[in-house]
Amino acid sequence: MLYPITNKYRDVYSLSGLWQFKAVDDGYIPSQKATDTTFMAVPASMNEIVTERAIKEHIGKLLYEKTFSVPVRENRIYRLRIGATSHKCEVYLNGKYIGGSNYGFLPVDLLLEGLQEENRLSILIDNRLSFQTLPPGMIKDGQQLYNHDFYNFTGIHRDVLVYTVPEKHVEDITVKTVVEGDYSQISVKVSTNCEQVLCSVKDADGDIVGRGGQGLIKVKNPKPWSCETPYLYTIVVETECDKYEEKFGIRKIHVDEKGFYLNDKPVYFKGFGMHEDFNILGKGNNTAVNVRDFGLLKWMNANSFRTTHYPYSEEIMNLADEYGFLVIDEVPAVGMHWWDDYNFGEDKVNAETAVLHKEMIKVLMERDKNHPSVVMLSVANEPASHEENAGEYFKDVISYARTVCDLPITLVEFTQFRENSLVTDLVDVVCINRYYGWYVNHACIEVVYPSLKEELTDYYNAVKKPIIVTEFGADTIEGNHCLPSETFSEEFQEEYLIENFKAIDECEGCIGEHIWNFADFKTKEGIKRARGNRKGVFTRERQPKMCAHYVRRRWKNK
Ligand code: GCB
Repeated sequence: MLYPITNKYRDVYSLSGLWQFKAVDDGYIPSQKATDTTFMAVPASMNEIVTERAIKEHIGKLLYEKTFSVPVRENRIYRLRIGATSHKCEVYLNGKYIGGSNYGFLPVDLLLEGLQEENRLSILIDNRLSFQTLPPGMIKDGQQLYNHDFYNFTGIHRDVLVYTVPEKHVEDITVKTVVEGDYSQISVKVSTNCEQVLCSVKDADGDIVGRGGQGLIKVKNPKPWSCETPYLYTIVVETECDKYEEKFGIRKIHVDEKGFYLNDKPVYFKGFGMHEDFNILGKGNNTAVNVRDFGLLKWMNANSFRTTHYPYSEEIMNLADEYGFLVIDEVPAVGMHWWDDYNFGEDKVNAETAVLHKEMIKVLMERDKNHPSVVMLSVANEPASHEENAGEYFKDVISYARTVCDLPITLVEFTQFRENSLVTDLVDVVCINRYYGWYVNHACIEVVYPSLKEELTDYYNAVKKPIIVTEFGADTIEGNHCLPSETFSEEFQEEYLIENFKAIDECEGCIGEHIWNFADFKTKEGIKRARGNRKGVFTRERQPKMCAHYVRRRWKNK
């Protein structure tokens, strides 16, 4: 899946900016230009822009509409690329349905036929969650309920682009690399309806270092991509009438009983679970916020993050390649329960959910396959992996994932007690979220170290797979100081993290620590959430809390 680019053969026109907007009923068809609309920003979530609670919390469909003109050139195919909507969308061009998507967080790419001098693009978004959406949820007594801890932001969250490709064009490029002695073999697969395909590899200075057609290209003395030196090459694919350039890295990944290796060197994961979340913008992609976030990740001496709990924008993935971060790519299978333990009747995660789950894994891998930063796939966060149906469900999903993804695969678990988990055997790296001293024995700082140490040691001895502690954290209100420490104070957050680090440092099989969370973020309203989740090491405005200074010193030497 190639990102739209401009060059001699290709054009891109951005439709991001001001759109018309309103809430609509289920039966609404945009056959006429909408009336009674208000302005809305794209890309952005609508929820923190609007001033009325009824719209902010609207459950159902919303219309986004915009008129546009682009130069219509002959022998060109026009396409529409929406980076992501939340969640489902239906797209209409001049009142005619042209396609849509059953899920958010991934690109929607549609053919635009019959463009006129002036066109009306209407996007209907449906933000309802059910047991057959990802993430799952349910509507009860007029309320949208869901079992995950981030706000169900609604909107067109990434850029909307009209782009052109020549009739004969490069459809897709897959690059894989292997290092043998002094050479790297770059295997290039191009899907195209063109006759002649020439491929060349440019180094970071723009010099050509290898040429060929489809198949193998040799590069002498390759420079590997790593966190310290994120060296990027470019594959240039040229045909008789098209050209596409895609960056890639030469890197090798493997996992064994003891560790995770990048270019045959063991990796220690230092970083965070994050969120696409910012004031007013909600989940809207924003370059300024992205650049600030990567600057802060570097400042922290982090080397990795997990795209908790859904695929992040392509712009973020590009920055991860450039800055040298290891990314655990996650699909939005978060908070999945089979409700064996609850009494919600027949409504539950089922085979239809699994079909969607596999589709999202496939599309995510198609989107991210050439990113050197993407080093592991996470197929879910905290499913109820002890419930009877979980074993069978994830056996199916993970064996499918292995057919479309050659990266190590994980599934992030919260189930207390390893023996109860029905999925640990299926993964390459064990990822666990633990909140001793917070959700378990709240405020008992003394239990954190012994409980985590005991559990990690037991886990590793039993499964002999490397372990990353993918979440641990304490809600902290910036500026709230307390001596001796109490929960929610900056002192407690720092002490709490230190106790976790002590346990992690003493566990043989532990190959990483991801603090929950990088920054404070918005959640649904709840009795445990005063203005969202406050476990950030940074505030929602991206200023450091006290513990940031300790953690950055720790990670400098780790
Ligand atoms: C978790 C979840 C994460 C929550 C976090 C918390 O285990 O994976 O999404 O935000 O706990 O702070 O409760």
